[in-house]
Amino acid sequence: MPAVPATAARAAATELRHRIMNNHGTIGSPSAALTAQPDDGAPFAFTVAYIGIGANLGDARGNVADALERLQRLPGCTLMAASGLYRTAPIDSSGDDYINAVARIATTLGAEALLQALHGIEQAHGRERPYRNAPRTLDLDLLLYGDQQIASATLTVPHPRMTERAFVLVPLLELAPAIHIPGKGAAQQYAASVADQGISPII
Ligand code: A4P
Ligand code: MG
Repeated sequence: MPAVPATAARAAATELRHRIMNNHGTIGSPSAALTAQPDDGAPFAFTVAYIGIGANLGDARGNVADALERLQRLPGCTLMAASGLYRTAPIDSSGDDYINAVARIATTLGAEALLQALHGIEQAHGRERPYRNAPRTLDLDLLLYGDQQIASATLTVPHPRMTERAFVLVPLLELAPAIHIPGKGAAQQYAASVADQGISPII
């Protein structure tokens, strides 16, 4: 984890903690990528995670915008930043162009609980899974969860195909140009290999 000046980390943690408490009342404390001791002395831990958002059915643009709002309201999560929206050609998929974006959140949820919460947002948009890579009203992928590498029956982090897809890399690098992918190195080094994939920012 990059070094963060102690006072800046304390201020950020205190503000985030207050925001989460104000929004949601309680704080959990699972594994953390960043910990700090807020001014009132109570221990507090959160993890910075990146979420890939995609849609190409229905009001895809509206669905992506709504997903960002739902991430902001999700108990135990604070939306820290969102990339712009991008129009992207389907990769290993079919149907209309996709709308894609990436969000950075701070969360007190564990990775599996966060995945379940993301599935809940997908369900709110009537997500159906008729076959793999089918067109979808909304897809939320957990791209990165702190610096953790996870390989369980239900969750693989970093997302295994994220370095092969412009629809992930371009918005991710917009948010975090120097970001490292655990086990794979700098995200930036993969950008050239996806440069032939159709993607354009939505102004
Ligand atoms: N799962 C495991 N790890 C993760 C993770 N890190 N994040 C499991 C999210 N889910 C994860 O996902 C299938 C299962 O993967 C879940 O039950 C979960 O336990 P899903 O959302 O049901 O199906 P999916 O989205 O079709 O699968 P996947 O593997 O996420 O697909 P991809 O590889 O992400 O591809 N083209 C454009 N232009 N834009 C897109 O957004 N998306 C895809 C989906 C293909 N082509 C695209 C786009
Ligand atoms: Mg998915």
